[in-house]
Amino acid sequence: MQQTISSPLTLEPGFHADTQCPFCSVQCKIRITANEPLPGTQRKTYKIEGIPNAASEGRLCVKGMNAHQHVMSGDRILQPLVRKNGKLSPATWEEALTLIRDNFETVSKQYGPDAIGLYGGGSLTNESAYLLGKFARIGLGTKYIDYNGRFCMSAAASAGNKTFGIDRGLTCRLSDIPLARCIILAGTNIAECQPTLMPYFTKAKENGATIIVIDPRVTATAEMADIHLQIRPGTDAALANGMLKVLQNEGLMDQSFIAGRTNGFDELKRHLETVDLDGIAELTGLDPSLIHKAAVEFGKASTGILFTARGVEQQTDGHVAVRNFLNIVLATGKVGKPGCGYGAVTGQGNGQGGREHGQKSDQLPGYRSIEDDRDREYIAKVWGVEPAEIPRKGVSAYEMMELVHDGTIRSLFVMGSNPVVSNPNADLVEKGLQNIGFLAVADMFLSETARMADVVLPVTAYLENDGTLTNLEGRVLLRESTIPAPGEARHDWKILCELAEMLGRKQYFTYHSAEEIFNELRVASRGGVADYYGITYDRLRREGGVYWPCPSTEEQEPNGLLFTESFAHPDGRAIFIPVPSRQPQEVPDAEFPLTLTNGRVLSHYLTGVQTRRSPSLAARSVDNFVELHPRTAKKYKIEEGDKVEVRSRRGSFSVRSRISAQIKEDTVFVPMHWGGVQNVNKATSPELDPNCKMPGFKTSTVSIKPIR
Ligand SMILES: Nc1nc2c(c(=O)[nH]1)N[C@H]1C(S)=C(S)[C@@H](COP(=O)(O)OP(=O)(O)OC[C@H]3O[C@@H](n4cnc5c(=O)[nH]c(N)nc54)[C@H](O)[C@@H]3O)O[C@H]1N2
Ligand SMILES: Nc1nc2c(c(=O)[nH]1)N[C@H]1C(S)=C(S)[C@@H](COP(=O)(O)OP(=O)(O)OC[C@H]3O[C@@H](n4cnc5c(=O)[nH]c(N)nc54)[C@H](O)[C@@H]3O)O[C@H]1N2
Ligand code: SF4
Ligand SMILES: [Mo]
Repeated sequence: MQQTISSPLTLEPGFHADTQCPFCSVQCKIRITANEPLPGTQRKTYKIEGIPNAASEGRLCVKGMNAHQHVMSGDRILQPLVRKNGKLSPATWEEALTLIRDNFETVSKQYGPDAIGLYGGGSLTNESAYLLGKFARIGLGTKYIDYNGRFCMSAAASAGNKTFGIDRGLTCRLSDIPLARCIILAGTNIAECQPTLMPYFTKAKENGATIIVIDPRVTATAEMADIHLQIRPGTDAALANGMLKVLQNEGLMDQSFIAGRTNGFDELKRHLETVDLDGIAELTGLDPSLIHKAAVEFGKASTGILFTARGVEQQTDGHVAVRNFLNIVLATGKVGKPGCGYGAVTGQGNGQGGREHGQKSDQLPGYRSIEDDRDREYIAKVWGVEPAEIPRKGVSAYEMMELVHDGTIRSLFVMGSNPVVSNPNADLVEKGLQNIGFLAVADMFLSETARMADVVLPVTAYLENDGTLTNLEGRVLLRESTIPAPGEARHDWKILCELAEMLGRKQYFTYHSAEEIFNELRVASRGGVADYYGITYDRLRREGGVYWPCPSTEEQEPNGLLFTESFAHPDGRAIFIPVPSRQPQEVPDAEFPLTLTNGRVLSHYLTGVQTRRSPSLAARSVDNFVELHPRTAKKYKIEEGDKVEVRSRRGSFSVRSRISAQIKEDTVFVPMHWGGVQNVNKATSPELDPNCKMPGFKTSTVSIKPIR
């Protein structure tokens, strides 16, 4: 049901609509009903229910329960803003878009199109993400486009591509989890980050599965573990080597699977001869008998699934660390059958789709490569241009920020991200954005980044726009609008079409609806790795969700279990590689004696721009904190709730202490949801993984001291 809304946004009693949570990768379906105000008050109340879909089975977490609140926040930007005399002031769309057009034209003429950068996000729908990639390449002709998913999925995605020949977050279905007899959760805190998936794991446990958690903290996820490996941050690759060695020593490798379906085992075998289990125990800080037990449990189990997330991946060796866990999956033959597989637990709502259709610097739609001539030719034909008109690959998200800082990129357009908070080495990023010639931001709110912009464009929220999103299972879901755009807010894709028209590129951007864009995306992805050709809006309405690859509209829905017969490399075989055990990227010393790691809490989402605008969520977690062990607190004379300065070689931030025995003594943990003086990224390292350009967010060495 559609209904007119105005500012401040409210939904009138009787309003009733089905939608989908805008936050994490589970993409739970939600039903919203607006009730009559409470007797004697004006206060509107809403009834929020989960509605069944294949992933969430009708569950919602606290973020989904309150996801309507930020949409109705009085903080929504409902009119374009442009900087006049140093202040962001209301403007017309004509004024705002003309400023952007004039800047892009001037910069491009004077310095070439590569002086303009585009920066996208994994919250954008497939349609907007696809169009942002197309806009960069043939709207502007710049090679500089990348997105926040670089910080999220790049290590696991590149590892999946190299090992299996394909990157689809889960190689199996969520329904395989209860069938697994052993589950390894490495650097993933499902209980707080994908809470509605927890029942899959509790069901597995009821069925007798052994759960192994690898995390430096006793998280809510670790509480369900049978074996908790409280690892020293940054040493997961070494742990996987230790486990592989045990599997080999105990004769728990699946020799027929290795011989029949993989390449490269001989090199791995030779490498394992050099692995010393005592050395691994020392490096990882783990009891050797626990490593042994974990490996044996996984090796002996008839079925098993291994998951990784950002704890393993956001490291400067994230790519190879994941590949070493994939070595375990392959060596035990636990993939391609029910109850078996690997899962890179995708983060953002459209973290999966966002990485398939061209907002990544080296990528064209359908997971095609921008450096492959056949892929370029195919996409050029779909777009109606010459292959030579499509720029070559650019650089990764943080590297773009370095180019902003050194003046190579003179003009930046951000759509769906808050990079000044979420990039590592945040002080450098902030300096770069302060000095950049021109910054335009499309957002619903004045994020920390939007506040620095020359032009801010108000966009529609998830309740207001149509589009598809691909969840962590690789299932494409349709989210249809339930209310019209408030104020003057416009859809992301519409803004791109309007800008393209003003830049004289209208002929390539003539869409009237998200569905029209999707239909072009289907063709653009056809024959690619992430083939969406067989998926249509009608089909999504009818079937609720469809797994990719889906090459034909005729076929039954693909069943979602990958690699039953062969892997996606040309010879059908998966690839082992030997991975070195290494020290973390930064090793504590006298000046910086502790290891800082970071991550998430249940009630906030990413940089908190949306969840802080939700009173119910904000109230659960008002300020940032540093979690530290009681003995560490004592050593540094820190009491519960003290303000603490945390300093690294890059910079410092200050937050309150939270003392807890749930963390290792040599490690401190700080959530990532706050900007300004509470921003953990002022201290994180910008060193990048050479394979995938993931920053080493999760391990920096720091000093701490109370501020009194
Ligand atoms: N509530 C909430 N949910 C979210 C999000 C959110 O912001 N808030 N964000 C979404 C997004 S975009 C993402 S990417 C996902 C992230 O989901 P996760 O990756 O599960 O989340 P994190 O908290 O970043 O990290 C997971 C765990 O890694 C551990 N860890 C830290 N260092 C290491 C290490 O060196 N090795 C190992 N093995 N573990 C380590 C941390 O203690 C933490 O418990 O969550 C999604 N869901
Ligand atoms: N230290 C540390 N840093 C990290 C991480 C970590 O674990 N530790 N995790 C990294 C990870 S995994 C991620 S995914 C990044 C995320 O970091 P960011 O990219 O900064 O993510 P968000 O905070 O979600 O910012 C999204 C912005 O887009 C807006 N927005 C939401 N939906 C839409 C939309 O549909 N259209 C438009 N135009 N705007 C929209 C929101 O209001 C918000 O301002 O952070 C990374 N940074
Ligand atoms: S945040 Fe994730 S788990 Fe929670 S309701 Fe939204 S989609 Fe579901
Ligand atoms: Mo993420």
